Amino acid sequence: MGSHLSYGCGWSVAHCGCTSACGFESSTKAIMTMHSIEPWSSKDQIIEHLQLQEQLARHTPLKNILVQDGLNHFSNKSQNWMGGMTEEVFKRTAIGLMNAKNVPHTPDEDDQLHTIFQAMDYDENGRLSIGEWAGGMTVFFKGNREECIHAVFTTLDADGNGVLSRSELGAYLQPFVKAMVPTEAAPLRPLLIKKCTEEIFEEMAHENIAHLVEDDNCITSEQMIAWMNEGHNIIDRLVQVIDPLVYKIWMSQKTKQSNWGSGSHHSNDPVSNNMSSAHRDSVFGGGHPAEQNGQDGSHASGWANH
Ligand SMILES: [Ca+2]
Ligand SMILES: [Ca+2]
Repeated sequence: MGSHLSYGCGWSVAHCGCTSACGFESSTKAIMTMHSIEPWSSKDQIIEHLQLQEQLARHTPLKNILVQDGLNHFSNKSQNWMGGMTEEVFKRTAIGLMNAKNVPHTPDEDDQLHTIFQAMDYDENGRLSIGEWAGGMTVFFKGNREECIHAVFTTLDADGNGVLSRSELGAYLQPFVKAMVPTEAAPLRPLLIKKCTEEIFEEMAHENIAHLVEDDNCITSEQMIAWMNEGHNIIDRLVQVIDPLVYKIWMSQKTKQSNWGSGSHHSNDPVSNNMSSAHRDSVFGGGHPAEQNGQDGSHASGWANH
């Protein structure tokens, strides 16, 4: 877990307008050089959380509660959670929900809820942001993919205007991106969160839904569902945005260094020297080991088929 200071630089770059002025790539390149950041596999960073969520989802009594009811219950209590939901509040809210729905639970529920909390706390800061719990909880409740999307959409729609703005979508994507970027690369998190939000927002906003007036500044739940129905899921799309971008920028630095002939000890083939075969596959689409095992984690984005 990186300290606030450790990503201060990237954060200021992402929010001062520099990304549009001097370009995302040059800002990213500058930060990668400054902190000697090398490429990594985004999916490897998050896969344990996703697999743990899958395991827990099979046994929790929460699976007897409809996803919309579950998220509504949490949303209604969320006004007082400044800075995120603590574990104690999460447990109390979940137990209150099960009691309200007459869902039987056992005395050891406390331990299981502790593990569920940890599985959703991607940045391990001991609190659940709205993005963490809205996306995470859909995995544990009952509902098909469309029901999950509608429920999470309603939860993320903080101003209640029926559509998602960039910042509302960004709140959802932020915990995933943070989890996918290792501590060593933490200064890149703000830039990558911004980039991923822009990319995915644009894709969803340009889904053509016949009866809707097109508005590039918001997305509707129908557009989000249409995007998912094209075979996208959030986790894989984030990996597809982050890994090639970081690799491309890192590679261009290496090429520049090698052209300078500055006495660098790096080989001319940095790919084979610095990337595992699994990482190369994940960057270039050769199939991730977890995918080969049928554990692609897509369920844990909350929006796969139940
Ligand atoms: Ca957290
Ligand atoms: Ca909204």
